[in-house]
Amino acid sequence: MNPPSRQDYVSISFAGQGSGVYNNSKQWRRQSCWRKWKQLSRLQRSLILFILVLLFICGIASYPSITEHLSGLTEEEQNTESNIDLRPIIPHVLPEPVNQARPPLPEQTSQRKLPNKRGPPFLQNRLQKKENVSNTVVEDKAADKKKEGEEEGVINWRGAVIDTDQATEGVKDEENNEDSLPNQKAKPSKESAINWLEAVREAFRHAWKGYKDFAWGHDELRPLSKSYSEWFGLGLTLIDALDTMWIMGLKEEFEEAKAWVATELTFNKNVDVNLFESTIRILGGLLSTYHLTGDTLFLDKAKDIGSRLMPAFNTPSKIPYSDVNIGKGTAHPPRWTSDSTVAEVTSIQLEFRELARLTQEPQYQVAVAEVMKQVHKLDGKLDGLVPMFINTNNGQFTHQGIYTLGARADSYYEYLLKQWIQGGKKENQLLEDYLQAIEGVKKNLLQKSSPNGLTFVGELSHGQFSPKMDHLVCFLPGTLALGAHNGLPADHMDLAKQLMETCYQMYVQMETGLSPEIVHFNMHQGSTRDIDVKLADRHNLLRPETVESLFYLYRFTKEHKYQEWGYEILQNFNKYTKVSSGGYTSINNVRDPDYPSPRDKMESFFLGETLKYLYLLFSDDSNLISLDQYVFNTEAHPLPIWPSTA
Ligand code: DMJ
Repeated sequence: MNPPSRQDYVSISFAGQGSGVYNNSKQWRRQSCWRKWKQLSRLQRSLILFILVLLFICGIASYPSITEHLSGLTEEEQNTESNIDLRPIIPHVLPEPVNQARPPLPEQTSQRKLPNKRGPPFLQNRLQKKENVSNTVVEDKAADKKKEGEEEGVINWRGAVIDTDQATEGVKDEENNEDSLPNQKAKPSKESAINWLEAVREAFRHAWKGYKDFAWGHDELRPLSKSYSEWFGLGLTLIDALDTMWIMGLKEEFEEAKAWVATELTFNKNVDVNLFESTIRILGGLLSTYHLTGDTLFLDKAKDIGSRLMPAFNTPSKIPYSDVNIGKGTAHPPRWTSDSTVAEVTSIQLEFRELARLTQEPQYQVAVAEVMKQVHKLDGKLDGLVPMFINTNNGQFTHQGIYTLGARADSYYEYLLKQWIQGGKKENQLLEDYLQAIEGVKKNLLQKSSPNGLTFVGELSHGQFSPKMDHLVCFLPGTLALGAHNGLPADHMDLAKQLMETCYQMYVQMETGLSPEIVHFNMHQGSTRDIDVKLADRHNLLRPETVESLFYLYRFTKEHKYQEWGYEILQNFNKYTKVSSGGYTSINNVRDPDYPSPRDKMESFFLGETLKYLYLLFSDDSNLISLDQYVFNTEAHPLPIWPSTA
């Protein structure tokens, strides 16, 4: 059988009526339709009309649900439905599950792709820039797929989200826009200040959830691999976080942590610990928790670890070794040297002095005071600035000629001032050393960047100035402000404000709005931007120093911009370092908002310091850890300023 001709087929589909010559004119088609309609029986016409009316009514009725369905889909789902393009399922943020009970937070502005080539003609802050922000991050991601896995040996960002619960949550979080900055406000309203406090508590809960679920009782959470790492095997994060929970009023979390301290924490372990790190985090954390709670459990534990650390001071010079075996009672320097780090041996004093006061056992204070006495007298300083290493055999500085306010020297300066404050401002030698050092900073390390004249603290190496500044140096604005609050020269406060702006710019100028570990400032005329970052320095470890200083600056000046800057930083931690299944992670690249490349590690100081200082920054209650009653150790554990009768 032959197939029907095309003409036959058409005539059938047009109700099978033969129509003579094919004419494609509109008029012919109108006439033809009308003629055909007239040829139908009344029943046929009624039936067709009925069907048309029915279809029309159904169409009207179903319209809202269709639109609702479409608007209920995430941007990504809608794109999938319409097959628009291929994108990573999850944004760079690893968001948390949506908590329905959470109070509403201010509306979130969209994240933009910041220019690599920003080259600011003048400095603005993020608030001022927000209106000009483009919303291209999601769109840009697909194009940037090549970056995936570019850093060898690192779990890449998308690797981090190959996980169904994260995928679902990511979509929700984008929609809910939970952590947000109110529009362009010079002063946060009371309501937003409360929301900001709640936002930090929420961040803490999220960090704690990760720790609890995957690292409970261990030192540090590895949030991407949902596991943990051990450093000393002493529950470092848990102990570091105790007083933060107390300050934030997270009672339930505090009680479960306290139960662990009571039943599980033991220092009778054959393990090498670093004297400085375990003093500032464990001894400091336990002492401050004891003071805040009055619970002797924490004092007993503090005495235990304090006494176990004492063998570190058994050296020929009385300058302590870096490492102690707290089970065996032996101590030693690192394998490759007999040197200790200057910052480490001079930043354990607040804790041991307090332990001596509480226990009435002077040996703790004697040991750490001896270190200060020796360092005070040593040759090799430059206008009060100290080298980075000290030898445990002969007690002399080594590797002389390099001066920095960053790693290995930083908290020496901080503890000069803070010991003086802790002891009731009587120990003049500490004050003199501090004042001299600040003058030394001004004379040798302080410079301005080009083109915008940011004040920064560089480094000196054998007479050669380097415009390099560690993020660690950002403790300095806060320390300077604390000194000024305690009666030291007013120009310390001026300098504090200038350096605070610089530290903030170290965040603002980065594409993620998070500071790198180290920056280099441009000083030559004709520079187009103030800050450069070397490839190896692009990581962010969730460090606290900038928000720490913001806290001091806000406490003393009540200028709301400092709170706003802190809130921006918190938002960016949430955007780029938050892991949906719990916890936050250090990242490798603050310059790539699409692939910040997570490191899979949440440092204990994120809970101990960063979130605590953010919380205190957003609180307008100056009595919440009054700076006239407490002095914070270098790990943000508040210790009491001694009463004048002591
Ligand atoms: C903390 O352990 C302390 O603040 C220390 O003084 C410096 N390093 C980290 C935080 O960055």
